[in-house]
Amino acid sequence: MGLNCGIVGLPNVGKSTIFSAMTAAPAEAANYPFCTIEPNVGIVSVPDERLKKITEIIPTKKVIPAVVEFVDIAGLVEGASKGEGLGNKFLSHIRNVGVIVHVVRCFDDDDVVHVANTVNPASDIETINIELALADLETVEKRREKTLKNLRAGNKEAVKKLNAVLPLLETLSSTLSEGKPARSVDFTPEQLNLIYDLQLITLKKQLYVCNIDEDSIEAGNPYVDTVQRIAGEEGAEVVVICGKLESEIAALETPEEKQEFMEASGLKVSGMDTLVHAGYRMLGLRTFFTAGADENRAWTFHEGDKAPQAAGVIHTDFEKGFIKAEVYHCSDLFALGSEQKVKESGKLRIEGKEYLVQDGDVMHFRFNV
Ligand SMILES: Nc1nc2c(ncn2[C@@H]2O[C@H](COP(=O)(O)OP(=O)(O)O)[C@@H](O)[C@H]2O)c(=O)[nH]1
Ligand SMILES: [Mg+2]
Repeated sequence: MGLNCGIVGLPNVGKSTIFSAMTAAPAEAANYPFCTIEPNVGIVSVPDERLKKITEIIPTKKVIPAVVEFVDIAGLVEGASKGEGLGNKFLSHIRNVGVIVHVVRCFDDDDVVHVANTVNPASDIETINIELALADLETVEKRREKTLKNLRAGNKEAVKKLNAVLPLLETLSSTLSEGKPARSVDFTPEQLNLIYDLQLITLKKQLYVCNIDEDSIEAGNPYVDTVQRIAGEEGAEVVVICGKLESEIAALETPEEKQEFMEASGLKVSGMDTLVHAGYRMLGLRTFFTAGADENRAWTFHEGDKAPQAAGVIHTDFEKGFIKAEVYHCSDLFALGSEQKVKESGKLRIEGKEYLVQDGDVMHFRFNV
């Protein structure tokens, strides 16, 4: 499964507005410039206050943030699962992403056409979720037919495996037929393994993004309440963003200008930052740091990685020749004020191959090749 976030939603809800705001080069990330792989694929810096604080304590030449990929997936309309709009092309894109970012229009604007003529988050969400469920239903049905055929022809070993999968396909089939997502079924990890290769869209984690108007920043609006209620029922997260405003902020040059503009518009935290963070975490991505005179850098590892794997993110040699890691947590650095004090107070540890890396660790690897 891809380690990226796919932005979906009905046409004209603000997907591309949000995507371009997100992928505008942030000033502080000059060393890891945003790059567009394809017009709709962007590498986004993950904003991290901790990296700034580390650099206040450990001065350095270069500061490099972690990054995460977002994809602007156009073409999801009612009937997409039956080939409407971009149909199957869009579906193949969405199958490859790790997390679905579902943008919902929560702003009124007579100049921006709504595909169903009226702004109605509940019905918009339903339209999208049903298309995704129908697309998965087709995948499941195809697999079920194939499985039944193979059962008739199969040898003993194959039949045993197919018999384990078949009831899962049947459960999925009836769930999806009701328009419910595959993730609403309580599968065990073993069962999930058996259906993993289907790449079901509705098995992916989903995050809702309310795209609001500037006027709603402080007061909120009833559309957002609706999305929050629906997300609550599904146990999904919600991020509220003013896409239009964020794209204006993104166009500004310096962090100071951005800050000033945000304050003037009553925006306390950037919804974009919150969104990038949420996507990163939902992908199971975590951050460790390296710090020194040449470079302070945030590196991405996967939740549950051990020290050698984390070292391998920097260089494969670091993983192959891993000896040990010197580790402390950035919160100790912030509390004590210097690396020297971290050492003196015994907060710097030597960890071996079995060490489970923690989000926020500052690491130094010893290796030989
Ligand atoms: N009023 C208002 N218009 C917006 C907002 N976000 C996007 N738009 C406008 O809505 C139109 C469609 O936006 P776009 O990002 O292309 O939507 P997409 O089809 O989902 O990619 C554009 O004209 C945007 O300027 C918003 O928060 N408020
Ligand atoms: Mg678009």
